[in-house]
Amino acid sequence: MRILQFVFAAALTLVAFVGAQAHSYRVGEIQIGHPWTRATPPAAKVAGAFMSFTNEGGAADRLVGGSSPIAEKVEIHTMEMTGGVMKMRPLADGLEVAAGAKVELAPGGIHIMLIGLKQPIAEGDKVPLTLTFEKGGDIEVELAADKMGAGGKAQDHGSHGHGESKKTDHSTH
Ligand SMILES: [Cu+2]
Repeated sequence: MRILQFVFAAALTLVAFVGAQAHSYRVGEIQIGHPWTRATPPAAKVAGAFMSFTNEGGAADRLVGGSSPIAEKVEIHTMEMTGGVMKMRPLADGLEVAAGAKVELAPGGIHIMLIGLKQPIAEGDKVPLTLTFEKGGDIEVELAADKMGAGGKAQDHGSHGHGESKKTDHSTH
């Protein structure tokens, strides 16, 4: 019985591993790791998209834009402190990924923004997103939708104007 349990656990681990491995993409010299987003409230007009870019080539490339069938437009945003307040700002020249560098897009930091959502995102959805790199060209990825507020930090997306401010209460045990 113990051996069976072990085999079962090992098989599950393998499935999880293979699943995680499969969720990456490559465009030109850029490796795109685990693109994800979050479920949105019904009336939400924006959603953030997060992933990592690893440049395995010898020259810089640049994410210059994107599009998604569920959004009117897609922008690349950075977060900046302005007068003590964290605000997002579109990166007009796109996002450079230097040779050999890894850039992480995450809640509270650089992110891709889906603007003018045509439908809410539900947990478990696979949201198509096409990314355009200056050298590598276009690649379509699938954003895996995590639960609402997943991976959020205090400053995360609260200023995006969709009125939802879900705060995690760490004091309840
Ligand atoms: Cu944003």
